[in-house]
Amino acid sequence: MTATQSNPRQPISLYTGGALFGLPDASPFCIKAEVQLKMAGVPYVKAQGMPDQGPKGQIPYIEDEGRRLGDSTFIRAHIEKTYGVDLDAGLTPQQRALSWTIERLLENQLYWTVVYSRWLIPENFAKGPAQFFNRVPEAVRETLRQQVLERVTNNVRAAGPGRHSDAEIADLCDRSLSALSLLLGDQPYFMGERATAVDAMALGVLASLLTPYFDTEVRRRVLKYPNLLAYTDRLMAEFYPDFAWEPAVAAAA
Ligand SMILES: N[C@@H](CCC(=O)N[C@@H](CS)C(=O)NCC(=O)O)C(=O)O
Repeated sequence: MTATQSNPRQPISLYTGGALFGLPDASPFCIKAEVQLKMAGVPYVKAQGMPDQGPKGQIPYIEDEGRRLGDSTFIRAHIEKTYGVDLDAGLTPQQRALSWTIERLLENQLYWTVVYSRWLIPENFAKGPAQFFNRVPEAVRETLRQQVLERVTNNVRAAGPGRHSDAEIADLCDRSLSALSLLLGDQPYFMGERATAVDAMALGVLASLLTPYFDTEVRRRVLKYPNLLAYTDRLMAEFYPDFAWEPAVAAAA
C-alpha cells in the first residue's frame, strides 16, 4: 500500500474571487494560483473567498489538511514541496532567474495597471468593482464602497501608477508589453516549448488587461501585440477550456 493509499489527502480548497468581468477569475493572482495547481496536476476544489478570511488579508488563499495559506507565491512553494513537483523543471538557473524577473514585472507593475483601470477610471469602477458591494446592507453600502475605493486609490498611488496620467500609465505599460512580446517571440510559452510557472501569472495579467468588459487605453495597447494575443487565447483554451473567453485575436482584427 502506498503512502497516498493509506493516508489519502483531501483535495486542496482554493479560495478565489470567482468568475467575473469576462474572466475565469476577477483576480489575476487567483488565475495564477489556479493555473499553477492545474500545471502541478494537484486535485483542488474552488470556493468563493473573501480577502479578510485569508491569512494575508487577500485572495487567493488555500486550505490544505486544515491549514490556511495565503499568497500565490507561497501557495506555489507549498504545492511544489508537498506534492514533489517543480513547475520550472527543465529550466536552467538563468531561465529560472528570467522567469522570476518576468513574474515580478507582471505582479509589481502590470497588475497595478489592471487595478488602476478598474478602480480609478470612474466608468469602469461603476460597472466593475462598485458591484462588489451590492450585497452589503443599503444603509452602509455607499460608505463602505467609498472607504474601499479610497484605500485602493492610496494603494495604487503607493504602487506607482496612481501618480501618473492615463497616457503616462499606458506608455509605461506599453514598454513592458513590448518587452514581453520580444521575450515571448514565436515560442508557445515564455520559457519555450513547455508551460512553466511564469505562464500562470502572464495569463492572469494579460487576460485581465484584454477582457473587453472594460474599455481602457492599456487594452488598446495590448491589442497591438499579435503574439501576446495569440498566447492569451491559446493558454485560455488550454487551462480554461470550458470558459467562454472572448478571443483577443478576433478583437484586434
Ligand atoms: N502577493 C499576493 C497578492 C494578492 C492580491 O493582491 N490579491 C488582491 C486581489 S487581486 C486582494 O485580495 N486584494 C484585497 C486587499 O488587498 O485588501 C499574491 O501573490 O497572492
